[in-house]
Amino acid sequence: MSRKKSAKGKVGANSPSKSPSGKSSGKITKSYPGIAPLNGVVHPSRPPISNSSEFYDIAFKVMLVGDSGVGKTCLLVRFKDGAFLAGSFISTVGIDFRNKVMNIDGVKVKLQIWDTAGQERFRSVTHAYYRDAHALLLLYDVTNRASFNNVQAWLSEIHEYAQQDVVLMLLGNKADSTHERVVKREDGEKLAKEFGVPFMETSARSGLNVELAFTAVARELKHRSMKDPSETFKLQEYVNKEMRGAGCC
Ligand SMILES: Nc1nc2c(ncn2[C@@H]2O[C@H](COP(=O)(O)OP(=O)(O)OP(=O)(O)O)[C@@H](O)[C@H]2O)c(=O)[nH]1
Ligand SMILES: [Mg+2]
Repeated sequence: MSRKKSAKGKVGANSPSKSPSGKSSGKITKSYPGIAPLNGVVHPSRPPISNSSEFYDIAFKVMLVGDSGVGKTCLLVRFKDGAFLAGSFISTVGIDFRNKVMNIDGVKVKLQIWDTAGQERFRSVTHAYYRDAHALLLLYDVTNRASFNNVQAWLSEIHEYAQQDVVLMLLGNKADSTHERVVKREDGEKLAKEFGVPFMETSARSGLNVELAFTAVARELKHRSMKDPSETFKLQEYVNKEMRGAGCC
């Protein structure tokens, strides 16, 4: 059942460049080599999801969205490399992607994770990616009230551009920043409930719930694709159970 493809993150002439670490990355650099102008609007090219040197059974595209500075890139780096990008904040330019294959109950689920730029000037680039996304992780920063207030606008955007059945989860990031916190966990929970979206707090710094967020999404996507009617999967219930199991919250 497993497949192996030889091409490694290549997108023809619009190939994303490799990250400095040499790992598979879809970084679109400042000169926008992966962005092709179309009808006057810049549209990034998308690598086919099958381009990977890793074995997998099923593959999905996951997008990270949210205001600039909420920690999207750090969350992805924490998940992929288990490290925290401390130091000066380098805002993402355009869009970037990383692949990770997870083992979900014996099934190899490949996630192609797109890290979008939160800055307004890249919004048209991000819009072009929504329709291909199977799942969206919408982040806000618990130390930044404006990023929380903007969640509703992000949800409207998602509603407009993403597929109707996209898997969506709201993440309140930087939960480690106890002293700087201005958004209570209950506020995040309330908002998520209002919009019927699964929710949890995360920390790219400490690693809190980072693996869980991606695992929950991968499980939901795997469940949907397997279409086994005897099996039911409720994302929020799974998250709550796993968080309790880890002695969290
Ligand atoms: N304390 C703390 N700081 C974090 C966390 N995640 C990210 N940061 C910091 O927040 C800043 C922004 O993080 P990024 O991951 O670059 O933010 P981003 O959402 O990718 O921003 P854009 O690329 O501009 O959209 C950096 O200085 C990080 O070190 C976290 O969980 N806890
Ligand atoms: Mg970024």
